[in-house]
Amino acid sequence: MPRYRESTIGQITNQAVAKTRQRPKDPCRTCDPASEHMLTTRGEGQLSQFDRYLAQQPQCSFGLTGICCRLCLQGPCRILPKEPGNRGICGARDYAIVARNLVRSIAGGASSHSDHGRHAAETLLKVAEGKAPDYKITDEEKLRSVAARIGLEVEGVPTKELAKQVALKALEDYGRHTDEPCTFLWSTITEGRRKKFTHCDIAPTAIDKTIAQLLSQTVMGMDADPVNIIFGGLKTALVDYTGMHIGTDISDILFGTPKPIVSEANLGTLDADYVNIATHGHNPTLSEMVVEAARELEDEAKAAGAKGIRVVGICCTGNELLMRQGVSLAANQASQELAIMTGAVDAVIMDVQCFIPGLKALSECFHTRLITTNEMAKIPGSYHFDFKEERALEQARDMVRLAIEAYKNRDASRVNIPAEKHKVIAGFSLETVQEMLAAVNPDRPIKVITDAIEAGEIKGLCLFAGCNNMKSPQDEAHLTIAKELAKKDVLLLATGCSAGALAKAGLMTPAAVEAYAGEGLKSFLRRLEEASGMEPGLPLVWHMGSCVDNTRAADLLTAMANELGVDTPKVPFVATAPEAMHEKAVSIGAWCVTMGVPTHVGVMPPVEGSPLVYGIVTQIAHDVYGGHFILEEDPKEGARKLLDALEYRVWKLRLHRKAAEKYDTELAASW
Ligand code: NFS
Ligand code: SF4
Repeated sequence: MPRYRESTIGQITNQAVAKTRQRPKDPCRTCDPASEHMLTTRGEGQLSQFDRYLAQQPQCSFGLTGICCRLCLQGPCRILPKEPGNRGICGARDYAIVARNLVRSIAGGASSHSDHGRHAAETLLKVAEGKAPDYKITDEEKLRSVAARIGLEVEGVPTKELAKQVALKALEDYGRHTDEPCTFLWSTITEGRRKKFTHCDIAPTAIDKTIAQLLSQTVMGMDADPVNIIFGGLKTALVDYTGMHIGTDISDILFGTPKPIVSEANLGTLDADYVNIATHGHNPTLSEMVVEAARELEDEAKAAGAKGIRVVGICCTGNELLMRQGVSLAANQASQELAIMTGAVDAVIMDVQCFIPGLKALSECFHTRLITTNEMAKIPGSYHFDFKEERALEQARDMVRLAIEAYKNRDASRVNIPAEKHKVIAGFSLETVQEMLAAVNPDRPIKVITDAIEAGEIKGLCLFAGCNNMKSPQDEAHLTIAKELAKKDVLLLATGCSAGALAKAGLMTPAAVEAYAGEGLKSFLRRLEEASGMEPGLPLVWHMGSCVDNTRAADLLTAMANELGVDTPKVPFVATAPEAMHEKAVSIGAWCVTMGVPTHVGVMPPVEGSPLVYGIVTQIAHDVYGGHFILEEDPKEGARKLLDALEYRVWKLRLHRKAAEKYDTELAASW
């Protein structure tokens, strides 16, 4: 089988170590004008991750390249150039150490996402059993379509009963003791992927077991075979996918499937006249209640002297609320502390993940109250609520009241809100996308996209995902790659903090289509806009939601594969995490690769210490799964490589089609 070889892929260029040796001097490393404003006008002593990143330079080259092992108490062991130091004390080789470290971060990511999904499923169960009176089944149609997809009998089953069955079926995916693969994975992928995962023995049967087994596989004195370790990691990445899919499906059932919605993004959405509450984290279960409580308590805010209450979002909770409630997105990961520096945030209400402990020290410079709400995520010195779905709204009201109280202590003379904000059109769930496409082709909506690719109007799709990372200037790589690809007629999807970056910069507007899209992409979007009557126009980048919502994009990939009659590795679909940071980004990237997607990562993960592991993730993965990692820190180069991967796929698809027609055979399955 001929292998796709990009000449520079697979060659280690020691990018991570080179970067730390550059040692930047200026903390103001951002291309977001709002962040720049905060970093250049802030008061003395108001430190943030921008400053702490500089203090950590240069970072350790053993850690950066993945050849530091701390798995047992004999360590840390580092891989040194010469014998016998070129192995750990136990004899572990560089490849075993790098592979173990890498897959353990997949386990971290998968546990975060699957916990999120579990929480959603448990909430749905409580709603079905009448134990969480503040919640309801908002989207019955979604409930029925998910139920049908996972093989439940839908006809005539009452809503609450069906909700209970869906919740139990989801929870079964966490602790199954039989050999059936996880339902929420198996019911959402192509036949080709099912065969591939079975053949490679990476089809997970239970989420919790798979994560626990990966930890067991990688303790001292267990697996030393890098390929086996990585396959264990990929199996775990698939449970990450499973947990994410559960999270998205059930959040839609409980809170509604997103529809096109107009809002705004960036720190300029804070308003000095209002009580400002920033919701932060990931899980909409709490933040949806905060929005409701804030609407209820407007009068109390007015009595305190404010014009009302503004709820804004940070990170993925922000994306969840933006998609469903039109709440403004104030910040992505890197500017979370900068929101507090405005002096206008009265409370930050957090649920789980991605809120950094650095928020605390900064909040002490102001009147801002930090409120944590999850038993697993506390910050010393913050207010803490033991959040329970059974008393959700009552607790959310108490949190909002804390913010109103804090507002009374706000020092107006210290309020410094940057003007920067942009309009955002969000809400591109798969259902929204399908509905739009159906305006052009009601019978086969997805064919509108695949036809445009086959006709050469667009080059394919690129999913933007992942975080900010202090190793690169905030948002720069997201914006550079998006603009480069738009110019070359690539249709752009986005989630997570990448979506935040693109939204803050105004790329989720129709005006951005004019400014950045190539002619083909422009005509594709215009055609769709006219046919669907999309008001107020289609944006350049389609916001698909939070990080867990990456499964919405994966579902689109699956739908495209089914429409084309091929497996996913043949679909012109790529992904990029230009500023990946979190372990969750590693696990998402890993399942993207197993789903057959060329996946660019713009910040070097710690794999350069082992040429073998580097080769597996950038080359061999492609042979086995059809997807591979493109590890490239230069955003322009990254964009070029992504475009290459798309063009290669379109070329090959055409070639195979022609051959199949000419010889009247089946379409070749190879990639
Ligand atoms: Ni994803 Fe979303 Fe942001 Fe990264 Fe964190 S908020 S879950 S992990 S930093 S994109
Ligand atoms: Fe060192 Fe081996 Fe222990 Fe790792 S597991 S710290 S390489 S002795």
